[in-house]
Amino acid sequence: LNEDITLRRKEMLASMCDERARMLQDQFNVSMNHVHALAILVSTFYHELEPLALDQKTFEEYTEKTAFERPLTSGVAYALRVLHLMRERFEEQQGWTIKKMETEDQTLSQDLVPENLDPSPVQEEYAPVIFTQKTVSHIVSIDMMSGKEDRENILRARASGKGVLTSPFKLLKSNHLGVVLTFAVYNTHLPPDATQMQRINATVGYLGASYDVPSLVEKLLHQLASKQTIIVNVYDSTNKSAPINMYGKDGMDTGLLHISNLDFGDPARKHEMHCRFKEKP
Ligand code: WA2
Repeated sequence: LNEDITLRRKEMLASMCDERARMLQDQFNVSMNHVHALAILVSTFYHELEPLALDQKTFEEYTEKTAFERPLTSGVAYALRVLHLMRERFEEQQGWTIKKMETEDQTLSQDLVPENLDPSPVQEEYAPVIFTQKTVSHIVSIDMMSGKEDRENILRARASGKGVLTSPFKLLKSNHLGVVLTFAVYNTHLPPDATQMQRINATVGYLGASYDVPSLVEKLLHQLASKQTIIVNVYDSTNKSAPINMYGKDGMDTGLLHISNLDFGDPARKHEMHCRFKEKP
């Protein structure tokens, strides 16, 4: 009889965990597809039309009205690829200078508003944000290539043509770990078998979405009436020996554990959901 109960508990935990993992994965996938569609929209209306048919006001309105299509995201933004020889003209047109992304101790000492940031030092190329959803307006004019995680994402996105994810890191103006999803925007219709070099050369910008993981997973789990029953943790387990806790208190150790796989669509990153019962039987 005892064995029976243990087995039942095991199955119950597994099905609850798999259900939550699938919900999170599906919502992530839905928003990823919509961010991809946004990258195509920018390519169509900003880069293919003359005169330019997209500006900050239109981008802001459209992204606010379609925010429901991107569950789990805290905001979307578009950064333009600017080569150094174009910098002066670009800054003149925009009426602002390209800014360097803050380090953490700078963030503590002053308000994060673009006016308080230092201009970006000379680089071969930059990725200044020109359009944002209102929720992330604080990143306008910041060179996304000056942040380690954002830079790696940009380079991987444009060489691959796929949506790519960062490891978890502390997003600007947020107290939690989050991730950024990036799609490159190209100026020509690339064949599906385009080489990395062709892709890099055709790149004109980067459409990105930020995910504040803890608050968004919390919101998702809240919709299910199970918070009393199980404890959920989400990990970036790309590095098997050093998983990064993205949601939930770490170091919980109360018996039965079930691990459900999470697929967020970037084969270079691995994620897992860990579930436990809150109380021992
Ligand atoms: N978006 C919002 N908050 C952030 C952030 C970011 N990146 N990086 C650090 N905090 C415009 O990949 C291009 C968005 C980057 C896209």
